Amino acid sequence: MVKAVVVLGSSDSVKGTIFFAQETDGPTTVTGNITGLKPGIHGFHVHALGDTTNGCMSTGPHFNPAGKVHGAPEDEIRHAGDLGNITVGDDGTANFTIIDKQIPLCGPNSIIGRAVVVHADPDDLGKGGHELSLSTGNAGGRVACGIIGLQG
Ligand SMILES: *[C@@H]1O[C@H](CO)[C@@H](O)[C@H](O)[C@H]1NC(C)=O
Ligand SMILES: *[C@@H]1O[C@H](CO)[C@@H](O)[C@H](O)[C@H]1NC(C)=O
Ligand SMILES: *[C@H]1O[C@H](CO)[C@@H](O)[C@H](O)[C@H]1NC(C)=O
Ligand SMILES: [Cu+2]
Ligand SMILES: [Zn+2]
Repeated sequence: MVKAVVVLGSSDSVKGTIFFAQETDGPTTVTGNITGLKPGIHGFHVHALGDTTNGCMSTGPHFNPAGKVHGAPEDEIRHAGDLGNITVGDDGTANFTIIDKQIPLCGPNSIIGRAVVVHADPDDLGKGGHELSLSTGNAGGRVACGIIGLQG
């Protein structure tokens, strides 16, 4: 079992912890609790870089080792980092579990050292017809992020 954790740290108001766990060659289970977000639907991705020198802006594009276009988590054609979106309740909190096969914690496509980003707007999952749909899901600004680090 490999485990990793993200502490969302780039925002004064948004707080949260996101845990990752993977058994050998199995899917990765992502569980998270976040507070301080605007109620509604927010794009949620793994971005390529664990670089927060310029806040969430320096985390690069969606993690995309296979060179595909943006999509939904259940799509064949998607970025590995496309985890869809999370739903925030009226109290500004989100509690979620995501199980995904394209975000391993070891091997050449490991997401360790990369970043998780929560967006201001919903991810249209590549289907919105906007010029940004096939690159970012048109999910708007980056409201919170954190670096994916190994956990013991
Ligand atoms: C998330 O869990 C916390 C603690 O159990 C709870 O207070 C909160 O209402 C939950 N949020 C949602 C959207 O279910
Ligand atoms: C985190 O979310 C889980 C549900 O996924 C909930 O049971 C738990 O109470 C939440 N914890 C906090 C601190 O909000
Ligand atoms: C948000 O993403 C989730 C997870 O992929 C998906 O079930 C849901 O349909 C999406 N919602 C919208 C409004 O795109
Ligand atoms: Cu993103
Ligand atoms: Zn994407």
